[in-house]
Parts: sequence; C-alpha cells; structure tokens
Amino acid sequence: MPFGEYLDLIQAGPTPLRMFLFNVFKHMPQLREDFSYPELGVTFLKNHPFLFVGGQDAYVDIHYDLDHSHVFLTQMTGTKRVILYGSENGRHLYQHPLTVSCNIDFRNPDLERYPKLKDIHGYECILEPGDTIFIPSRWWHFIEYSTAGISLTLRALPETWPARAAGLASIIKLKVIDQYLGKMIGEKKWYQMKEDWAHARARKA
Ligand SMILES: O=C(O)CCC(=O)C(=O)O
Repeated sequence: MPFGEYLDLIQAGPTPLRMFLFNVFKHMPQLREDFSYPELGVTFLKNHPFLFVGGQDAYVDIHYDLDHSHVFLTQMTGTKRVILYGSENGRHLYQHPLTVSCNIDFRNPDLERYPKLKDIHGYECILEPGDTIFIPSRWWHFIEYSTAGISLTLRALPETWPARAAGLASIIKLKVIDQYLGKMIGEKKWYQMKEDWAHARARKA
C-alpha cells in the first residue's frame, strides 16, 4: 500500500494497522534537517531515527528493546497510552526465555492467569503532541494508540561495553537460538514450552 493511502486509512477511523521502526529518512533524507539531536550526555545511534505510525486502537505488545538501547520517543501527532515497567520485573511479567516479550495482553491483563502481575507496579501516562518519554535500556513498554498518531524515536547505546555486549547477546539469543528452536521443535510447541517455563519462573520469583 502506498504511504499516502496508509495515512488516509488511519485518519479514516480505527484500525490495528501500524508501522513499526519505519526509517522514513532513508526515503526522504531531507527530513533529517527538521530536527537535531539534543545534548543529553548519551551516544545517539544517529543512523537510526525511526517513525512509528498507527491508527486508533493499534497497540504494541509489552516488550523491551532487543538491542538494549535507550529510547526517546517523541509524539508528533495524536495521543498514545504508555505503560512502563522497570527492567527488574521480567519474571513477574512472565517473560518468555530467550526473548524480550511475554504473552500478557495489557489491554485487558488476565490476573487469574498471571497473578504475579499484582505484585509489581508500573507507570502509566498519556503522550500528547510535543511530549517525549524516556524509556531506559531494558525497560518494558506497552503502547496503545488512543488516536491515530505519528512518533519519532531517537535511540542511544547503553553506557558501558558489558551492557552493549549484553544487547548483542540478546539479539543472538532471539534471532538465532530462539528461531532455531522454534524450527526444530515446531513454533506452537516451542511457544507453549516458553509460556510454561515463564510460569515456573514466576512462581519462584
Ligand atoms: O510507539 C510505538 O508505536 C512503539 C515504540 C516502541 O515500542 C519502541 O520504540 O520500542
């Protein structure tokens, strides 16, 4: 679908369709002139500014960023609901091993199936045009588009080399080991094994 048609579609009404990590600057490098990187004492990944575009009711399942980068997410149009949890909450969020995600639907979390959720506290906010939210490295985030909207994210590397190496290891775990096991065992069975494992770890947490 041409981008213009997609923009018309998301303005016409609710739709789950969204664009994740869209590097619009590859297509229109001149847009890079429209913003500058703020002086925040972090090492920005300057080749990776990304747009996130979505229609009303689109959502992004809770996860943390695979490469462990810090994210500065600026809302340009529309509004979004964001829920954040600190990086230490993986087991209480029933994190699937080898991944950066879990099976909980934060639009309507099932507290009977995921009782450990009751023991942790997150942060919730509404992002409006002009707001920027800082999502620290490995912090969990769930995002729901309250209206159609566009955001820009600027990403920064973690400060230390061990933390950067952990980001690389996380990519390898998901992209190589997890995918290999999924192919070997069968996607559905492997997913269920990870879910069972997540429950066992949560019970111990
Ligand atoms: O705002 C969005 O649509 C998703 C942002 C996100 O999940 C991220 O930057 O990791």
